[in-house]
Amino acid sequence: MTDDIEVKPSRRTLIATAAGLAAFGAAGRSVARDAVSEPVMRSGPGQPFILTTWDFGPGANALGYDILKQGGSSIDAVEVAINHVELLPDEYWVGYGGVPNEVGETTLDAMILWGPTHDIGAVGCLKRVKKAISVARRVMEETQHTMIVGDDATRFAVRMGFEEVSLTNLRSQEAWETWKAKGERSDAFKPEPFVEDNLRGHDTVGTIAVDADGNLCVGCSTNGREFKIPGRVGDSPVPGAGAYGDQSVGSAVATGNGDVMMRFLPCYHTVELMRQGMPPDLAAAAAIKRITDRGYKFGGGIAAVTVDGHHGGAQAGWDDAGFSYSVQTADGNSKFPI
Ligand code: SD4
Repeated sequence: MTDDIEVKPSRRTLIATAAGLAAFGAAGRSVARDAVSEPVMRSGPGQPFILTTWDFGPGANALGYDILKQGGSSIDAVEVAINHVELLPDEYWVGYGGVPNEVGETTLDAMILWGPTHDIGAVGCLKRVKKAISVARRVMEETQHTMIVGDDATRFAVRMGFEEVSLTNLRSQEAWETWKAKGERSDAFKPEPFVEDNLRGHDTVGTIAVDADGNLCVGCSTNGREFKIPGRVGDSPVPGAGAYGDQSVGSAVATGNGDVMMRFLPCYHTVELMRQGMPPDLAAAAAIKRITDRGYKFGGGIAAVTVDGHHGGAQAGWDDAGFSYSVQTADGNSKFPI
């Protein structure tokens, strides 16, 4: 462990990350739990909750929570919450109408994990279908496969009854034309980000819900990375990278430079640390620190929650990015800047 860490855990951590991690390592879970003030929500049987990343979190949570409070399933809550963000006309970093690739096309990555069976469905580089998380759900529910990619994912979606439409709108078209006119190569051809982060923008939606029956579901959806090389698949649909969950532990979702983050499976790492009793904010910080310790300069964040309602997050390189997650319970919606 080095002292010059850049990882910023949730502001609800009252001690520095290095000290917190040291306390955990030295004295075990009870010291770590006492040493930090992590948010805990009212949870337990019959008390569902939903967590969503970024500024669209409250709107997404409200729709998902409507389902949960009527006794609905967390999988429906996650799908509805993420569909809401995927279909927002002004959201550039999720769904249609944003983040064109090198040739001006928007493509989508998404994943969903259902806690009770540990079944996962994912799509990578999905083209011409708007509701990527819903296609991922169909991969999970209708097939034995875990991930389907590219034009074949589109063909699968059409077989499942989804409409094929262009994902380009005026904004993504203009963004691509402006970039193209500059004659630049894609940032993806630059050297690995050991000096500075190459990823432009952020905002991937990640949603975690536990329903009244205690069933965990997690999902995420993104259009990835601006001016990416066609065919690029990011971290979001990769289990353990963009999201992960374990019905008996909790879940984590990631956002940020997926090309770097997926190399470390940070959501798997976070959940496994929570399994050992580490609080979510320290677990997320440790998973991110694993990446910065290897010298990567990247912007990225993780939000995590245990099935019994402890939640927290961490980020690196995003002091001014406004990364937050929001949690909705029977007590209402609260936003947690990180
Ligand atoms: C990706 N992780 O495809 C996504 C982008 C993202 O916040 O999360 N932005 O690399």
